[in-house]
Amino acid sequence: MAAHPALYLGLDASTQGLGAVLLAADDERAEVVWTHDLSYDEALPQFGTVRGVLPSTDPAVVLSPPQMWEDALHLMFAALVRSGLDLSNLRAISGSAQQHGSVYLRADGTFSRDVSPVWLDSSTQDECDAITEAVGGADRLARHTGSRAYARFTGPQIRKFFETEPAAYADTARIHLVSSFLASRLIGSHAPLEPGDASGMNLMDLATRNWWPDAMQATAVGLEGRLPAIVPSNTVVGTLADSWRARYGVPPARVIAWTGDNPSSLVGTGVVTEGQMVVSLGTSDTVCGVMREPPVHPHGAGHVFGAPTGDWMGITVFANGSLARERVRDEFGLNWSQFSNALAQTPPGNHGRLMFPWFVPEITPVVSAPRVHRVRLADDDVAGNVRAIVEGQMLAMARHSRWMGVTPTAIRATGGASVNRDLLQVMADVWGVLVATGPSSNAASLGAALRAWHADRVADDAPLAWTTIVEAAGLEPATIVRPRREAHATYAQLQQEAARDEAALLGG
Ligand code: XUL
Repeated sequence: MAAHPALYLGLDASTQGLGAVLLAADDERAEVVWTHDLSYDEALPQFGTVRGVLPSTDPAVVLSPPQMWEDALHLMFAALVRSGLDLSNLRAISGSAQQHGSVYLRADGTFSRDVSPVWLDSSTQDECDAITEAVGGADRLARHTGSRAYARFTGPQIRKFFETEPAAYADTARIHLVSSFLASRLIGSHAPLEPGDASGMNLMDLATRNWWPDAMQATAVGLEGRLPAIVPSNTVVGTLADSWRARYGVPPARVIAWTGDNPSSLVGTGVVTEGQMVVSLGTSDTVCGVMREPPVHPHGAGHVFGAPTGDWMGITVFANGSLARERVRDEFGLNWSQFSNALAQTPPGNHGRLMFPWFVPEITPVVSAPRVHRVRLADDDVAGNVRAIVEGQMLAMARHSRWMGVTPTAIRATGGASVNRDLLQVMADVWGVLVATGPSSNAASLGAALRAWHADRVADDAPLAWTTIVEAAGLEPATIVRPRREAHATYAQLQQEAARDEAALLGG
């Protein structure tokens, strides 16, 4: 590595906290030189959040205070300076954030709404129905925007705000996503969006990568002037503002468009070419596959988003990810190692016992009121319940991502729970393919740092191919788990039963 390598900062504002990765890079190699994570509940208790969201009496309404995200960014810069690293060669900063959440600002940058609805909010089904009808049906909406109307998507959330708080909507000059809001704070003016995060709004037309007039009209009056522009993902959106430079003594780094955490994680796990797949086991579980062309008729269960490479990604999202695994762990008073032991003690297929673990309202399939179904499974069977939740989740992920038409030769697993080998074994056996873990659980912030590096080189007219970037970062798998033939056959059988049971539970 050169004596003074270029430094790239990648940030990720997730549901529960803010993470950062500092990458040192020269032409041949890149290495992570610093990471830091903070939890909103612990670092900023004055906002009163629990797991990053405000307590609510209605489980469908899930809000967070946007000021908390901005304050967390300051805490992160302070921690970076405290690290004592020489930051004089900090070249570029990028970031990612939980998708879909919206931030409402007046012309002077102050908040016209002091809360932001986030992706866990499921309170806008009426708005989804109204938007779907206004644009001429679910298929037309999905063909244009990449998704049917989803309660957590920004368009339905904006419509609800427009209808229920008209004065505050009138007072709003700009509606940002969490990603473009934080980028805006860094550059000291309104930052644009890029297609990866903008496609999570039910407002962007995939064909033009611009706002779709019919969707804007169906959502709220006067929306056009309130939305940021959409620019390519590798755009330099500005320079770190004077106030940040003066306060933290950092150089005028380029700020690259921020994106959503899922597009960012793709790059952060080294997935940059068509036909690859990532399963992320985080607060939510997600399955993402890279595709050159978006499928023409996206199936109801998934979404098409822009990928940071300029390609497309299919994504299916499960709200009952870690949230649900933690519920089962806590219900039986286990720690993670006991949870793992319980998994190891039970056979693949769990003697036909199944669980549909909808502890919170589920996104895939849509289940609006929380309910947990156990099939042939006793409530007090500890090991049986542990295996049933993991198998239930893995079978659902495989079943509901078939629409992408991506047949991977290997799956990249990331997210906090990907350190659990027993869980990865279930993943490998259900899909029947090899599972390889990423080198880091900070896939989204690492992806942001890699995007900063990539865009900085493009801006310097010395571009590096994405494949070179991920190779230089040494994104070698940390663990490889192989599928077992017999277990895969068991799951193929169980999958049919699970699909039938799910259809029956949802009324056909
Ligand atoms: C994606 C989604 C979640 C959030 C989590 O559609 O809703 O994965 O991005 O941060």
